[in-house]
Amino acid sequence: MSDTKILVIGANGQLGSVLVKELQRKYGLENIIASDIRSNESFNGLFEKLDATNFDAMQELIVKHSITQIYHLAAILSAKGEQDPLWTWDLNMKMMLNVFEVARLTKIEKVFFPSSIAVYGDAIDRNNTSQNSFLNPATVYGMSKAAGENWAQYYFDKYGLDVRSLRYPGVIGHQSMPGGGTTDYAVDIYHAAVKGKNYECFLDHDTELPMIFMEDAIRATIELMEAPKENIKTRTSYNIAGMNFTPAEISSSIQEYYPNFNVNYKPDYRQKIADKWPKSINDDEAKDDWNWKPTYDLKSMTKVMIEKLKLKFQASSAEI
Ligand code: AKB
Repeated sequence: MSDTKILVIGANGQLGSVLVKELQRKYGLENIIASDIRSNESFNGLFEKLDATNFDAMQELIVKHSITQIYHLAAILSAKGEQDPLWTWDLNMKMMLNVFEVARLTKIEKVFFPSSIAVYGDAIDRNNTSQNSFLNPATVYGMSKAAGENWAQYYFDKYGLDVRSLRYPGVIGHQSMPGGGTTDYAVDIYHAAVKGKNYECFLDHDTELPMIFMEDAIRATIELMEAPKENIKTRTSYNIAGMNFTPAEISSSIQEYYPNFNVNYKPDYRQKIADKWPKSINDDEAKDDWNWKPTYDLKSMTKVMIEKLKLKFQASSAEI
């Protein structure tokens, strides 16, 4: 029997919902405690409702289930965060500090804290942005992630807490929907195409951004968490790259399957956010330290996205 008991915070989210299933598959249904602020009636496995801003509730849950590892995935993302900056800062910082402090007090073995390409701002070279480029985030979300990276380093240096982190690019998957991010268009666009609709894109046609397919993002997360401790040399957060593309390039790849698919470009406030982010990311440190290697490019991702979404929509229309 495994001694590993994992708490996932933010288990209903885009990444959390997929990660939980993979962790259940790897470690056993009974060893994964999924939690979220919203309850989940249809959840298969152990689920606890948790408000991660509540320190005592988090601590009680960890003690109750003898948790050994935490994956903390709850946060307000870049675009939504700009609509209420102070609330976003309070929420993101409170949840993250609760996780680190409860983990320290309850002697948690390992903590996963997600960071983002949003930690970068206009001080960088936007092509192949290196791990140690200057961080001057322009969104509250990015500021909270940059601060979180420093706290991760601090908890490691001061208390030996084994915090591990990735700077995610935009994550694209067929299993779940993102919410409140600047890269969300790259999921929405596939849904529109498969439903036979055209798409109105909130970023301009030539806005290149780093992205990653869900399968690669989940694999990277678990590989990082399972890597030997001595291999983890970056204690702020690792850059990881998957692929880079513009809205025009993703729509061309969709047009291979749907030649009449059309995109209308109507940039909104999210354009300004994207314009300060890297166009591509250098992930040499992740490759060197724990053998990170992405497997999907735009072409292979589009094939899977379209196949899977078609099946999903066929199944849901058959149910009606
Ligand atoms: C967002 O767009 O805010 C996120 C991210 C890149 O962290 N997907």
